Amino acid sequence: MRNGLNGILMLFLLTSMANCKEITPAPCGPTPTENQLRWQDMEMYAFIHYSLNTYTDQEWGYGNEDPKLFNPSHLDCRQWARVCKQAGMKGIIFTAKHHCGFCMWPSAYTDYSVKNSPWKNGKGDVVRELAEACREEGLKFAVYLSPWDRNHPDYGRPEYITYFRNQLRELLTQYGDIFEVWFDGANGGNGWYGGANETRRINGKTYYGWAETFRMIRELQPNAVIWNDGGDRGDLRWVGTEAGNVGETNWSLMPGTGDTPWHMLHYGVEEGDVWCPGETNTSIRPGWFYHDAENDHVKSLSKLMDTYYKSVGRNSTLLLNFPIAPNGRIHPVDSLRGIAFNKMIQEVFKTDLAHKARIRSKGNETIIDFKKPTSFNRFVAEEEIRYGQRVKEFRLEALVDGQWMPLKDELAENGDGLTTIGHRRIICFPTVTATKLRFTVTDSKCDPIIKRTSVYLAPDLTADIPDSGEKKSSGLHFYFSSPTQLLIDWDTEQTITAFRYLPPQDSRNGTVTHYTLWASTDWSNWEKISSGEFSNIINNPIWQTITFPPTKARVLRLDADRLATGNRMAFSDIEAVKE
Ligand code: FUL
Repeated sequence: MRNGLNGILMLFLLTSMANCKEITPAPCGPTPTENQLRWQDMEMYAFIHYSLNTYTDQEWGYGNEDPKLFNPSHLDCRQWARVCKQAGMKGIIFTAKHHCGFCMWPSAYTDYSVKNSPWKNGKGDVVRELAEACREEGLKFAVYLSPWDRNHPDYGRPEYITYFRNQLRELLTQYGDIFEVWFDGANGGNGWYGGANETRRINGKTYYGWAETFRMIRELQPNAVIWNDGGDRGDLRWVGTEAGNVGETNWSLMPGTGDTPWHMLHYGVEEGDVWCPGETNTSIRPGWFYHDAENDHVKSLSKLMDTYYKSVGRNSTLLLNFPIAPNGRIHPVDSLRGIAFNKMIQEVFKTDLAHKARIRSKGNETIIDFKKPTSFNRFVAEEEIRYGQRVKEFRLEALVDGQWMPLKDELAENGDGLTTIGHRRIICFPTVTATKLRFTVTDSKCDPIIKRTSVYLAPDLTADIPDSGEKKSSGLHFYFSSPTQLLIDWDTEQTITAFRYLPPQDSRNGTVTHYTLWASTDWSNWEKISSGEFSNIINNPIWQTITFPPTKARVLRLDADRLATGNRMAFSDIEAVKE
């Protein structure tokens, strides 16, 4: 989304320069810290849930699960980091300790950790391997440390707080820079608690002594943001649901103290007195941990796009969870889906139609003049939030056949949905063909400072692309990452000698006539294996075989360079021949 400065801001800068004044505007209410600004710019980052639960098919461990269960055959943190990077994630937050209390690093303060597992003979450290993998991939790293600990005998007593802080200190001092610290608010009460097997409820507001813990974080990791769901207000807030959406009205403001009922989490508070933006957390699967039974329920591309619009597109960030499978890797269905998701985002926001348009601003109104009928279905506005969140309401209109037509947010749950902007607001509406687009701020807390506006035509990619498929017979996981690109992922490295394609048998539509075939072992470096034509495929739609010298591949990519008719590739069957 690179594009010119919007008129409203431009006007503001020009006026300021003409007056030779400092161009720093007065803040409007609470403003973000540098940490919060840096965090908001990350937009998308990954959660990784991995613990003993992965081996017991549970979502919440009880605290008495045997550490010997932790023995992955192919644990590969580099694969996690590579997948997350390709999926557009800017960092990873890892469940260093989930509610069961099992530590994924060899903490000096408990035996309930990887050091008593058979994995690497107890010499392994998943937190370290992941922190290093993130650094190698240029991703930021962060930790989830569950305050609720169902294993620890002292949980519920003051001694546990010392234990908790000791563990936090280990995580904050031994693994390099941490961008976020995640304290889950869950406390289901019962647990093993060192064999007591009882219910222990605590007061989340007072028990953990958050003020002291926060002081420690500020001292040890001054650039980290704190997510806290219970007790003292951190730097970020939960959005009140794990379904993957925040309210279309979303203020990055909250009351500094007091209770936070659901609507405050979901919509923020216009008159809030602290800056506390929402982070939208959701999993790519129904559960947070891996379960075999969910392999057919990985979220579809259209669901993920919906999640993107309802999080990043609503002044929030998206924290998207990838569970780790028992073998120690992200499952290929999840990795393909994540990567396709990122490709789709790139595709949607590839060409800013406002870039070549004439943009004029007057007061609170901006007119984008395309000079000729232009089709579009996405509008994006961004406020300069450094000086506060200002816009309360706005209007969008398209000039169609000389008439101004109001546009509304088709994903809105309330009214026309044209409320609040913040860091980034994306409005989705059915494709309209118009010569001009008018954006008017109709109500704001102070003079609006709009940093950018942009306009896009999202291709209707999701309508009839199958979300994924798996040929159970040959174990092929395939995915359409665009209408003309097919990906096949084996997860582990294979040696391939041929690729076979059977075109659609009932119509020519989508038949590939010219192709390029690529192979990759790491998702980033692609080797061209072959390119050419499928001769006579239209008149005789039989199996087509591309043979080549043995080639190592984890992923194969078939680009349809030309189709017989239509604009989406299709097939009746595909096959890859292994050595
Ligand atoms: C919840 C936890 O109880 C889940 O297990 C998961 O970790 C999720 C991110 O937060 O509150």
